[in-house]
Amino acid sequence: MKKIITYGTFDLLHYGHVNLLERAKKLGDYLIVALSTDEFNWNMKQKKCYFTYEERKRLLEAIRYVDLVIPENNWEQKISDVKEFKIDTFVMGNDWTGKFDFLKDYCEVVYLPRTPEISTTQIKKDLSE
Ligand code: C2G
Repeated sequence: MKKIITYGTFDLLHYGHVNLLERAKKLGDYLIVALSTDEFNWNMKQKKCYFTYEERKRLLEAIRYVDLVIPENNWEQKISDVKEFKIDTFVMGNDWTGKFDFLKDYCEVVYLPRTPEISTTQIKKDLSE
């Protein structure tokens, strides 16, 4: 079984996220999403989420491509996650290209093109006008 992992906040879940998850799943058989906790988002990513971790987790678990959701508590857990879950491929959108190449010592690293026209930031901006 080929295992895939990806990381993110996935707030205000939208089709750009789903496009990423769909393509990530197609690279293997089992997709784990490491979901940024509220504390990690606020303290380390300066992101204020609309939905809580539990609400974002519930939404992700309803997506057919997602097999398991685990918490992302910090920037440093990726190597141990790859080892613990015996990950074959790490996947991120290409806004992160190069940032996680250190994982190439442990698994395949794939950066996929983002869906350009949509983002949570844009949604919030459009709704505030
Ligand atoms: N994404 C995408 N297209 C979009 C928006 C997002 O492909 N229009 C992808 C991002 O590239 C990322 C994933 O969807 O791979 C989740 O996006 P975010 O929730 O914005 O993730 P981010 O805040 O970048 O967190 O340790 C890594 C971080 O947790 C990544």
